[in-house]
Amino acid sequence: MSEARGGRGCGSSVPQRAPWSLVAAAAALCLVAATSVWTAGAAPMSREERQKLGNQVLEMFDHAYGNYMEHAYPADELMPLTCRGRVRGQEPSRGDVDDALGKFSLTLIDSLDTLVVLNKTKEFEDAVRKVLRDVNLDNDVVVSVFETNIRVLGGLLGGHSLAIMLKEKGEYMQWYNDELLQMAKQLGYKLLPAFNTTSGLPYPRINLKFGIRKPEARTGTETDTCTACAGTLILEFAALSRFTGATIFEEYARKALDFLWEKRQRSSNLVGVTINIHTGDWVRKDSGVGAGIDSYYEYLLKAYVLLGDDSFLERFNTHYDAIMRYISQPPLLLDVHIHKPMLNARTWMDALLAFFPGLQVLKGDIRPAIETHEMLYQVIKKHNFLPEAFTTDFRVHWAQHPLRPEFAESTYFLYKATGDPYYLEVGKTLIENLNKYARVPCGFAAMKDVRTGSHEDRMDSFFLAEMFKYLYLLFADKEDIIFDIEDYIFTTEAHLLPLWLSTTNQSISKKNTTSEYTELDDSNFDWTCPNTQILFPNDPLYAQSIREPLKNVVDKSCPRGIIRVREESFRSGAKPPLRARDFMATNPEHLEILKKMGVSLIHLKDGRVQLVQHAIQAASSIDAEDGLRFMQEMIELSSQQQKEQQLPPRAVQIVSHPFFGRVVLTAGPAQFGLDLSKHKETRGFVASSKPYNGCSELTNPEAVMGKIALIQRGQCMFAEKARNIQNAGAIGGIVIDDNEGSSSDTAPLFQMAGDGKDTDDIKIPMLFLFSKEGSIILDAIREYEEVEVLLSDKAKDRDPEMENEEQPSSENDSQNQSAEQITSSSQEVDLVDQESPEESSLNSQPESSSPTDTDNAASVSASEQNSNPVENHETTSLDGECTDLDNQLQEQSETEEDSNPNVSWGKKVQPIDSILADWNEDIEAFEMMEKDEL
Ligand code: DMJ
Repeated sequence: MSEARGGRGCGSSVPQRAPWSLVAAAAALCLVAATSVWTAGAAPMSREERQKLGNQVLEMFDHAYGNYMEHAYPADELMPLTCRGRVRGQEPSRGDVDDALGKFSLTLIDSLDTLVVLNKTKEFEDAVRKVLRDVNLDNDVVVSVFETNIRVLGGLLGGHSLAIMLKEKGEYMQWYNDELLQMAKQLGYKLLPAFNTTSGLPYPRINLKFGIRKPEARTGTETDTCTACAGTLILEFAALSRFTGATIFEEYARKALDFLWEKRQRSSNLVGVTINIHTGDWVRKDSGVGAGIDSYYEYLLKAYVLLGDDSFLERFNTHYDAIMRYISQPPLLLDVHIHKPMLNARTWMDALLAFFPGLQVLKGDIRPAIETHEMLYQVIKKHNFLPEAFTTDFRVHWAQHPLRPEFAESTYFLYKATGDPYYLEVGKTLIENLNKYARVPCGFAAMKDVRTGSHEDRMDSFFLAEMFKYLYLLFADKEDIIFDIEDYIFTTEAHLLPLWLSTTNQSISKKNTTSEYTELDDSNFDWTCPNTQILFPNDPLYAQSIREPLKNVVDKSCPRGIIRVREESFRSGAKPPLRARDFMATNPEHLEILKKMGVSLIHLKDGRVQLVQHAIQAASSIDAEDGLRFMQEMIELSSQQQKEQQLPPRAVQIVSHPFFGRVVLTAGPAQFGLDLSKHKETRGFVASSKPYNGCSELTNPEAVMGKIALIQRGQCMFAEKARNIQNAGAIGGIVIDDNEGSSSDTAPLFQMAGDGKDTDDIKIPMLFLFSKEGSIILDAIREYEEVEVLLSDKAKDRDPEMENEEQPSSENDSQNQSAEQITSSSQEVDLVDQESPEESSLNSQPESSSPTDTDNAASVSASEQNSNPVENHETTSLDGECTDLDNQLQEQSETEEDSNPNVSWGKKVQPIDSILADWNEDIEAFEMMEKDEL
């Protein structure tokens, strides 16, 4: 069977090997066979230019790696803006993303095999010595099992694989005696306790020193993990088993995969994003190919390639069929619900799915790979980088970009499969953009916002592990690399594992396979090996013709969501169902359709309308399903809009005694005055202006001179207030909402608009605080008289000097935490009504009333005044231009007159006394702790 499979599609180019090896090599060779076929389409790139670009990649790598080694090593990662190492615990916590950091020189380990691919053998030898000398894998740190596996275990194994290759060549690494492998084994054993669950799915985190169970471990209480987290272990664990002969690793990884397979949703054959590691219940039932699931699919196919185990390919093919049936909506890949896979679960895509065209190439399904890749490239051309998430009409949903390599990975694989020089041009653009927008003097910095080009002080280790490998290999000829890359498979972190592992220590390979798959369905293999001789026999413009219609998909056509319309509707010639984005509450035809779908419109007293669906009242089951989808889309639209209305907030940080920077209030920016995102922060004592509304010349200029003036919202334009306090000598202003009880926790922030005239004369920074945040400052003034604040775009570190004068050091985490809790609890409000007709017109419902549950009535609320929140979008796209999010935000920004009388708020404001009382308790507790430690 294996031999027959190996021979199909690309068997002719497969060298003679043992059957298992043949399987592995066959799949890997799917990529090789395709090169150098392309003769038309994009102009070929000369060898000189490819070499030039390859050298540019080497120089960029030197810049990234050199700065890491010089300024950050032995820390886990480089902080390229402040040019220092990121040491966990010494920087403010970033949440889950920090779980990759285990104080084990992550970037160095993740870079090991990149050094060899880039022909830096000498540097590789030095790096291996450093790892062996400096890296400790026994730190008391809680790390992510997934990240530690793909980056550290994978990095050590990739390093080992290439170290033994070099040793065998006889020049470098002659001293090497499997030391990296021994470290990998040590780490493997450290990860094993995570698998101590009844399901066999691993806990998401583990303490490297104390494991899971010990009280010191500070982990082991989690109940959920992501599918990719549990399903992305097999390559590294099997390689570890096969390299060492210790079978336990491969067994554990197989067991986890077996469990996930058993838990797939049986009618759709899809898996959800998150699963309960104890019960095996799906916690998140949405399903896509991006974040949370991505590498689970990748590892099924690659496990087949590396291990030659049929069951992995069967599973992959079953999932792939489901993906192409439900999730793939070319060129889009849209999440759906596992139980109702015809229902889209989102109207946006995340950047991680950019790896998928590469995987499709390995699978041999080139056409959709070309389509999705081209769509992604158009998004990149618009924003220079792929935003972390973008909508179906290619607007930014999450604006960050942490220099992810997935798109470069797919570009490389597509070039290998098609030989089309177009993909070299794509690679060139990636290089140019990295140098132009992400390169900083001390490395490459992640983008905080692709729209503004602002940076984040972060250079993730995967940038060195993956990006440089794929970019270098894209332009390299076979002779530019000192070994044959085709003898290896790339892990999800682009670490290289040798294909010969398929024939080594394979005793466990069949132990846990499911018995369902003794016979293979041969039709699955029709797709397995792309053969360019068949793909492009008479049409050398094949790939170009697939790309061409997608060229303008982002810039010109502005499609509002290329969302699947049910095939049946097309087939029967029926009208496509009403989309939420098209709905207008004033259109009688739409109301009729709503009725048919079992959706009723309820007019609320406050002017809003509420949509409620009772599936049972629908005219037919198809109408009921349309209704469910309509409601789901409404909810999606609503949350998308709410998100879009939110702006990057500014910060008002109280820095004087006894706050010392621990209280950070979320503030809205102004469209005029000093832009705090571009300039240094402004620091000063606060003073209330008289009159408090700031609408006329101040009567107390001496009080606000050189200070930050507090002014109340209302009665005149924001700009007028700013001018009045500036004339009185204020160095900044804080406008406090007059709408009692309002808070940034519950109301979307907005920019304070100008007055329609030229506001260049306003030089001071102005920020807006909702009433709850403002009252914290006002209470502090009452209590302490002198209150100093810092106005900035981002909270600064607390002021340890001042703090030390008055109280013990508070580096302690628990105290930091309690300070944070206090800040947030002080902003808690009882929200009576979340909406005003002028603001976002739709509300998403809580999960419990999700319209995906047919038994329950589903409801969303809408404002009648603006019942079609995306009408504007349609109008602008009619003009042939996309509405930029920034423009939309500008349009949405409020003016002073837009006060909001319809919002009624609760009044549960925590008084300043109680905040301080809480703090005092914390400080006392901390003092006790310090004494104990001493
Ligand atoms: C990498 O660490 C791996 O590729 C992982 O599978 C998900 N993506 C990151 C980089 O974006």
